[in-house]
Amino acid sequence: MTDDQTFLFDRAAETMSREDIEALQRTRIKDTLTRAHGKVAHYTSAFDAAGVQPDDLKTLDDLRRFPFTVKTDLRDNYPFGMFAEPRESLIRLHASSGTTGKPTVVGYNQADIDLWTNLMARSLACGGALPGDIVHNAYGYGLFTGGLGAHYGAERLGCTVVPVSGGGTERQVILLEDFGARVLCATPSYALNIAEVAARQGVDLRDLPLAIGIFGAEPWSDALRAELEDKLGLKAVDIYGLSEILGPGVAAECHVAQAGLHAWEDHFLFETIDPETLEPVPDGASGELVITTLTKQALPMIRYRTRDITRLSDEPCACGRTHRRILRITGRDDDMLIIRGVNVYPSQVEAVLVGLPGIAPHYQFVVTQDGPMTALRVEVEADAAMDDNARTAKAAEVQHHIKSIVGVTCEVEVMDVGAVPRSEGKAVRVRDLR
Ligand code: DLL
Repeated sequence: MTDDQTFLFDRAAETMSREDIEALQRTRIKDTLTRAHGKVAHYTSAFDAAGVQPDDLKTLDDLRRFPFTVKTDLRDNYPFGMFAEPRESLIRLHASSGTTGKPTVVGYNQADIDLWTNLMARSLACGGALPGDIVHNAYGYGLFTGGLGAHYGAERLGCTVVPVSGGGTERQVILLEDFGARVLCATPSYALNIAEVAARQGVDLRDLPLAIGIFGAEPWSDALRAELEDKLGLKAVDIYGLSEILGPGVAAECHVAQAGLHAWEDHFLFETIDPETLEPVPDGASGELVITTLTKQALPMIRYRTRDITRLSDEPCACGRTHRRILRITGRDDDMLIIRGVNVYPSQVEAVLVGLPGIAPHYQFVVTQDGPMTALRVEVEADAAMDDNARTAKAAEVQHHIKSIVGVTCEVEVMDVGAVPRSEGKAVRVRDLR
């Protein structure tokens, strides 16, 4: 591996030996447990109820004795009750809306923003961004962490940021053309929307300097990766994160291998558990990702249950980074549907739909209750005008593919071109009518 293949923003940290990573984690986890227990009433009582104290942690495995933290803990302590630093010392709040009730509020002091900025710079470099690049940042700015997270990271890396945010897609195409960005940051569904609008405007994005797409914030499949690489003429890499832990930049895929996201183990401790039994699952097996922050100050998180389903891999990576990888997030535990006994995530169906002839890569799940049964209708979109006979035949074909690959029986409706709503941020994949 040479420097022209990959630029390591933080070479020493990104290539630490396993022993050094674990030694660092042991020291840092102790500080975090002490800070959380001493400064946040929720943790004081949760640790006491579980009969554990920060001093009980002698090895990393001892972390399993500590209680999990879940999203409702944040909601129950709304808005500032989980903070370990006085509100006056914080310089930023973000919040995620969620579908019901109060938003989840997260806070950062200056040290936290510096950490986030550095980890985003590291993540962008890992994905193939280079100092001097123009970065077109189409993640939403505002309470969502995507826009500002990518913005600060790209500036720290030494890039020229175009803070365009989501929406106004025609103008995005003009700016991509006129400014010549090398890097596009967006959700994968919004990147697809940009490609479609560009084609309508007669702009072939493949002719532009675009070379790297840093796509995340929602589940997506390798099939969609191939489609985006083809339509935008770039290399598409995955980026992961969540507000409760940091924002984007918790883990990032390298452009060298494009084979899962390096999880930044010097700042977070990653576990995977069986969401039913809450027991650990071994590396390589699918489970719910649980994350503990090691260096966050204002909002330390102990064993936070992300609800995201993935696998961890400790296989060495061609890029030279030593941090274990999170393999593609297949979906959120709470997005999983059980249709006639079969577990199904939207991204599994996406992988079937993308690339099918006659079908555009836009889709939505409609979930209904049919007596005791949950029923699924998959709305897909024709890629050109289709008569009724062709539509019926295409629907039967798609239904057959979904049944044979995902194993689930569903109704399929082939809609008109443009009928499935387009995304400007996180795509809404499921309409639950139950
Ligand atoms: O989505 C942070 C982010 C912004 C990540 C920009 C990447 C790029 P939240 O709004 O709190 O934060 O949503 C976090 O989004 O628990 C996952 O369910 C999902 N998610 C994030 N990245 C990915 C990804 C941001 N690469 C929730 N693949 C997480 C699949 C993802 N799901």
